Amino acid sequence: MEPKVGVIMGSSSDWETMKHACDILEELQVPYEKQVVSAHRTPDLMFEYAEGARSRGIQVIIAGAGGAAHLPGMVAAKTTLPVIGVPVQSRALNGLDSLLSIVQMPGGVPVATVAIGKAGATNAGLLAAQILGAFDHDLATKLEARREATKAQVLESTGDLT
Ligand code: RP5
Repeated sequence: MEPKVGVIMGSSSDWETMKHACDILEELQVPYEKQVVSAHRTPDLMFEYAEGARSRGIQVIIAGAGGAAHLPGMVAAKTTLPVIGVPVQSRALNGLDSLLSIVQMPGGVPVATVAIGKAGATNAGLLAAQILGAFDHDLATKLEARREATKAQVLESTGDLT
């Protein structure tokens, strides 16, 4: 199946975080692609990716980066597809630099920014699925089932309090 979600990241070192977004897309059987695209090291590829994504059938982009995390914002500047930004936890500043670099977009060019690290990447996968699920009944049903399973796990976890 043609990919509907594009998962990009600034470096292969971001994969440990970004794989959590891909795990969710796999679980929900959402077709996706993944690629390293660096805002600073491969700027021309970044623009090419952002400009060509819609015509290739991509409907949502998840972009993760750390430190001076300009990838999500610059991709958002070159497409009107929804862009979800994942702040990767950086070594020097624990991801606060990544978060602020991604979240503080100027009015007019939105990036849906999630939390730093694994939780953010997981939510990015879910948010992408929820965006697609707004127009896809089967996917919405899978998302509802997942919420129910999560709820059941929490309720059962009271039994772990020994
Ligand atoms: C960013 O710089 C990447 O997104 C990554 O989080 C960070 C460090 O990259 P590497 O030096 O590990 O390649 O562009």
